[in-house]
Amino acid sequence: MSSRLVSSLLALATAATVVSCGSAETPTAAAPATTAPAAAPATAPAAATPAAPALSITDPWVKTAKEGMTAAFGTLVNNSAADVTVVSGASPLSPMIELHEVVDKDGKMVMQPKQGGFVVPAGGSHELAPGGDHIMIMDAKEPVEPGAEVPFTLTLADGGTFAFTAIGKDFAGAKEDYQPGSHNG
Ligand SMILES: [Cu+2]
Repeated sequence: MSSRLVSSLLALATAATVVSCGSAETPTAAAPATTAPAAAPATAPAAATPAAPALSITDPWVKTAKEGMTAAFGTLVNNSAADVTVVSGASPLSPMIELHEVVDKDGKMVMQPKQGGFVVPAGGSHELAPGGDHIMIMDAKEPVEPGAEVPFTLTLADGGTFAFTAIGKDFAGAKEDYQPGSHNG
């Protein structure tokens, strides 16, 4: 290979570099203020957020207790166009969480597991309240103090879950029997 050809190629490459450097410098120096609007298009893909969850809960709370039995309440709201059925519940507060209802047995209000779970109608709500349906905590492992934040996770019939945090609240007026075993002695 002749050294003359090599030097010719180098000369071409050098010329091209000079041209590209010169053309690149012009826009850089021209408009330093044009970089700010670049952030705007980044927000457009946010439309791809996941659909709103079907369930929500209004004013969730859990009855304060030293330990053992207590219950959680609130109004389950169904934001979807299909019924949602809650089939079970869980909480770090206790390994035994049940879905309960209160029924009249021989004039005495007693609670028992609700067959089929809690059905929250499409576009409607299902109230969990003292004296009615409730999330039963059978064996709380630690005290529930006023203002405590107790996490719960509900499992739905379709396999989905719904998590919320209930706030510890004193309540003395519950009519259901929270101590079913205490009447046998
Ligand atoms: Cu109960």
